[in-house]
Amino acid sequence: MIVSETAEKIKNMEIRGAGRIARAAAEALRDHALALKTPTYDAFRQRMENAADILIATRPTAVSLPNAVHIVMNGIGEASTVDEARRGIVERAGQFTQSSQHAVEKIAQFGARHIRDGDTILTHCNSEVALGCIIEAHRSGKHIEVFATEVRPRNQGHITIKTLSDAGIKTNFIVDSAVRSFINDVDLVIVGADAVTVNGAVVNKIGTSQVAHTAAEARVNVLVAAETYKFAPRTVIGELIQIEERPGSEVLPDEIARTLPHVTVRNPAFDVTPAEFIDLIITEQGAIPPQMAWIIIREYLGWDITEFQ
Ligand code: RI2
Repeated sequence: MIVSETAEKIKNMEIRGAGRIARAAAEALRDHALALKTPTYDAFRQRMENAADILIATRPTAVSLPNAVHIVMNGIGEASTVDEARRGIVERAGQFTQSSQHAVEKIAQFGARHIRDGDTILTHCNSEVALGCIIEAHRSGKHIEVFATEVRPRNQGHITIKTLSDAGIKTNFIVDSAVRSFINDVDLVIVGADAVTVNGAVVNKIGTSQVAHTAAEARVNVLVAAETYKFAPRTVIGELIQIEERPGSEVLPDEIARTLPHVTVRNPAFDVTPAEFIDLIITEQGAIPPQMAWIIIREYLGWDITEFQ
C-alpha cells in the first residue's frame, strides 16, 4: 500500500489499534522503499524521511507508531547507496512486523496464566493483545466469561464481541456507563495500551481510567497487555503524551450540533490511568509492575538518552 493510502486509513481509523497501526506503518515504509525510483541516496533518504513524517502525523497518541517508524528508519543514515538504504529498510520492517506478531503471541501466553478457571473478565475497547490473553485462556480449556463495553463513540466494542463470539466465549455486552453496576461480578480487568509512560501510567481508550478506578474500589485486579514498543521513550526527557481529540461529529451529528450554538462537543480519544490503578503490565518480556516502565524503555527499546539531546 502506498504511504498516503496507509496514512489516510490510519487517520480515519480504517486501520486502528496501536499494534496494527505500527505494523501498517512499517509495511508502508517497506513498500515505499521498494517503489521509490530515485537515483541518489540523498533524494532517497529525503523521500523516506518525508514518508515517515506523514505516517507519524496521522494519529498523535499511540506511541507504537513513532516507535515502529523509528525502528524501521534507524540506520538509514549509515547507508551510502540507495540499494543499501533500501535493503536496510526492507529488512528492519520485516523484523519489526515479525517481532510484533511474536510479541502478541507471547503476551497471550503470559496473560492467559493470570486467568483462572471460572473467571469473569472485563475488557474495554478492542485490544488485539488483551483479547489474545482471553482467547488463549479459553483455548487452554478454562471456563471463562467476559464483560465487554460498547466503547463510545467509535463502538470498538462491536469488534470485540464479534471476536469473542467467534471464539465461542460467553460474553456480556454492556454500555460504558454500566461498568460499575457489574464490577462485583468481575474477577479481572484486562485492557490494552496505546502508550505507557516512564512513570508507569497507561494511556488507553477513553474510559479506561474510569474502569480502572472502579476496579480499584472493588478490589479487582487490572492487567494491561502491552508490547514493549508501546512504551514511550520520550517521556524520559519530560515529553507528555498528546491525547488525540477527534471530531465532535463522532459523538453528536453535525446537524444536531448546528442547532445548539452554546454546546461544544469534546471528544478525547484516550485517557491516562495512573500506575497506582494498574497491578501488572504484561509485555512479551514478561509481566512487570507499572513502576518498572523505565527498565523496559532502557533495556528493550534500546534507545540511549543522548539520542534525544
Ligand atoms: P492493540 C486502540 O486505540 C485502543 O485504545 C486499544 O486499547 C489500543 O489501541 C491497543 O490496541 P484505537 O486505535 O494494539 O481504537 O492492543 O483508537 O490492538
